[in-house]
Amino acid sequence: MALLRRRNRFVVFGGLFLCFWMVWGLLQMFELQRDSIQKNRAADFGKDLRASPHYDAHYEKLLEEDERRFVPGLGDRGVSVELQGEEAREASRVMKKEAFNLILSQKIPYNRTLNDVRHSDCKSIEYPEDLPTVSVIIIFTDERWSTLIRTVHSVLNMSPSRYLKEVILVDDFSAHDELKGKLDYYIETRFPKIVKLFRLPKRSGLIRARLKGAEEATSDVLLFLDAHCEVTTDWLRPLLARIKEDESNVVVPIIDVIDDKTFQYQNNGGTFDFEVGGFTWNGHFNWIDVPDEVAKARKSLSEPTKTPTMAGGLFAISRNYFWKVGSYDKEMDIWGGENLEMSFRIWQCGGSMETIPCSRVGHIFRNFHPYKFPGEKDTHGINTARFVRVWWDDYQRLFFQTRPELAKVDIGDISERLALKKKLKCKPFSWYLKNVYKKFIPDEDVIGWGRVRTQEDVCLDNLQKDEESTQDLGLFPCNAELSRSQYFSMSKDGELRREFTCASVKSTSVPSVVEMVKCNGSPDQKWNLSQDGLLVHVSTDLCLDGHREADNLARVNHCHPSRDSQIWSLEHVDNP
Ligand code: UD2
Ligand code: MN
Repeated sequence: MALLRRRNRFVVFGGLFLCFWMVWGLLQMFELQRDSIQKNRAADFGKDLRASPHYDAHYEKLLEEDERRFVPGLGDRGVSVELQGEEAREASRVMKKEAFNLILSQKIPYNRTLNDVRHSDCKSIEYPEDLPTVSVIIIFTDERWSTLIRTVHSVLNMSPSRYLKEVILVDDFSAHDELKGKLDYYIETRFPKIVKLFRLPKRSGLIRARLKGAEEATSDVLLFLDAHCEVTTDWLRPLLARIKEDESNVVVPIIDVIDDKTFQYQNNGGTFDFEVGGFTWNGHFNWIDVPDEVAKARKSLSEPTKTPTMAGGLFAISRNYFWKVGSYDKEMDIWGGENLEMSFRIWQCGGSMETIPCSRVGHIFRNFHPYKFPGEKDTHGINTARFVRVWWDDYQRLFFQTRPELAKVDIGDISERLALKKKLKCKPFSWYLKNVYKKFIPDEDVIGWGRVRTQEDVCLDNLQKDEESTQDLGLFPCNAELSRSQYFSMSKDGELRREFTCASVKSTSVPSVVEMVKCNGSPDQKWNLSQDGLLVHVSTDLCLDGHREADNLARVNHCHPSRDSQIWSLEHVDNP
C-alpha cells in the first residue's frame, strides 16, 4: 500500500513537473516569437540619463513636462477617448488650428498599444528569415511633437531589429521651437545611432524632403511614412517579403484611420475588405473598390492585391529600384501629385504596385494642412499638370478640358522627365488603361459626350455637388464653354453618366427626380436616345425632362415628343 502511495505521489509530482515544463516551454516560445516581431527599443525611455555625457537639465525638464501630461493606459488598444468639460472645449478650439486633437495626443503615452487588426489568415503566413533591411523615412514640416514622437516610438517598438536598420527623420524647415534643439536632444539620448535627423536648409516640400531621406538611407528598402502614423503587429515583414520576391514590387500597407478627434484606431468597422487607389480625370487620387475580376480571383482577403495608384504617404520600395525607376520629379513643389506621378511611372515602366493587407498602419487624416504653404502658386495643380503632361499622352485632353486654367500656367521644364520615360522605354498610358485600371473614358467608345442640352438651352449639370455620395441630377442654363459640371457622357451600354456616377430612376411615379448613383450596370441605369431626341429611361419608359423649376432638378415624366424640354442633343456624337 505504502509503496503504491509513494509511486502515486511520484506520478503526480512527475506529471505536475512535466506540465509545468511544457507550459514554461510554450511561454518561452511565445516570448521568443514576440521578440522577433517587435523588439522594444524604445525601452531605454525613462532611464536615468544623468550619467550620460549628453545630459542637459533644460531639455530634461521640458521632456518631463511632456511626460507629466500622460495618463497611463489612455488610448491603449486604440480605443476612442473623449475629453470632458473645459478640456474638451479647449481641445476643440485647438483642433481648429492643428487639424487634429493635439490636447488629447499630449495625454496619450508615446508607447500606447494597438490591437492586432489583421485578417486572421495573416497569422499563419510564413516569411523568409533573410528579408531585406529597411530604412524608415519620416518627413515633416511643423508637425507636432507628440504625434511625431509617437510615430517614431511605434516604428521602433513594432519592427524587428534585424530588419530595421535606421529611422531617418527629415525636417522640412520647421519653425516650431519644440522641433529644434529638444528634438536633437531626444534622439541623441533616447535612440542614439538608430534614429538620424536631417534638416533641410529651406522649405523644400514633401517631395524633395523624401528625396533627401532616400539619399541618406543605407538599407535595401526605403519605407516612407507621414509624421502622424502608428504601425501595428507584424506590419513590416509582409512588405519586405514582397519586395524580396521582386524588387520592382512597390508595396503599400492598408492605411487605417486614426480618428483625428478621439485617436481611435478604426478597424474598418471590423471588416477586412479594403479599397485600392484610383484617380479622377481631373487629376486627383481617390479610393476605389477592388475590381470584380480581381476580387473574385482572390482566395483570401489577406492576399497582396494590385492597386492602380497609391495614396502616397505610406509605401515601401527597393532602394535600388527607387533610383532606377526615376525616384521623384524633383521639380514638384510642396505637396500633392507625387503619389500619382509615381504610380503611373511604376506601372508604365515595368513595375507593379500592390496593397499588402497583412501590413496595417494607422494615419491621422486631417481636414486641412496645419502648416503654411509658401508663395501664391497652386503647387498641387502645377505638380498634377506636370505628371499629366509626362504620363497621360493624348489622355491629357481629359484633364485640360476640365481644368483649362492649368493649360496656361508655367509648369516649368518637363524635358528631363520625358527623357526618363524614353530611356526606360515606358509603355503608353493607353496600355495602363487597358491593363492596370479599366476606367471609364468619357469621350472614347461612347455614343456621345459633352454638354447635354434641351431645345430650351438648358443643360444637365452636377450643380457642383460632391459626387462621392448619391445626388439628384441637376439642370442649369448651358455654359458658353464645356465646363466640368456640364460634362456628361452617353455610354454604349446606355448609361447617362459622369466619371463614376450614372443617372438612375427608382420610382415609376411622375414626375420623379433622377438620382446620380455609383454606376453598377443595373437596368435602372439604362437610357435610350431616340431618333427624335427623347432620352427614354428604359425600365420605366419615362422621358428625361429638362423643364427647369426652382430647385434646378431634372425629372422624368411621361414622354411628349412635342415638348422642347424633352428634346435633347449631345454636344459631340461619336457614332451617329
Ligand atoms: C497624402 C499623403 C501624403 C502625400 C500627399 C500628397 C497619405 C496618408 N498621405 O496627404 O504623404 O503623399 O497625399 O502629396 O497617403 N510635409 C513636408 N513638407 C511640406 C508639406 C508636407 O515635409 O511642404 C510632410 C508633412 O509634415 C507630412 C507629410 O509631408 O508628414 C505629408 O503631408 P500631409 O500629412 O499634410 O499629407 P496628407 O496625409 O494630407
Ligand atoms: Mn498625412
